[in-house]
Amino acid sequence: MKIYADPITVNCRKVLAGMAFLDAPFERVHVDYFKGEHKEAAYLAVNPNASVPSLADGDFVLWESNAILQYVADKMGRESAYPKDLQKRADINRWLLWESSTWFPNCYAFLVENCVKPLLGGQADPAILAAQAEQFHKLAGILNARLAKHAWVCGDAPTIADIALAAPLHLHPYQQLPLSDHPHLKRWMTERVEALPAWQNTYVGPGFTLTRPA
Ligand SMILES: N[C@@H](CCC(=O)N[C@@H](CS)C(=O)NCC(=O)O)C(=O)O
Repeated sequence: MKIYADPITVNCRKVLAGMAFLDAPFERVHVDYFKGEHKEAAYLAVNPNASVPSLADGDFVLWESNAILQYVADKMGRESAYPKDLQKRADINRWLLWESSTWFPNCYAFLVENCVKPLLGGQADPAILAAQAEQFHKLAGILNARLAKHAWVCGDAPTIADIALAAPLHLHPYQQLPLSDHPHLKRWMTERVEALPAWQNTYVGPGFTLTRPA
């Protein structure tokens, strides 16, 4: 399999950590996000959305990071990471859809305001951050309540739902996400997800931001 990705981006980190989590062998094709290589003709032939990541498995091409996680989990026969049981799978699918439609866009706003804008010489907009904080607390509260009951999002063992839901937080100290109001969510991220070798081995490094907050 080939994964077209720039590990600095949320959805690429998700898929690269997911490939490691699923023990899936692959070759990474670097698509430099900040150079805009995802908008060039060669890459548009792979993914007409001009977004990363994408997967190629022979002639089969797949985009949408969560679809890639589902495909690779099934291909690798990793049932504990993506159980076949009807309701367990529906539960995971629900969190994958929630992540893509709701959680990612909200966390991404913090990434743009507190990381990308300063990196490009601009400033965060406090009005955008205030508006997004209200939505963040609503969504984080939903995840926090779930994690009050289970060690991992879908039970006692990590699944692809954990990898997907953690990705939008992957630079949380730089994003300045207000995690402290959500102790179960914070503990899950810092003590469980960040302890996974698959997560640690795909760390993007501090180069993305100017300084790491204390
Ligand atoms: N729903 C897509 C979203 C992919 C996406 O938006 N990727 C971002 C990087 S995290 C991107 O390439 N954006 C294009 C751009 O900013 O020009 C997925 O999950 O794969």
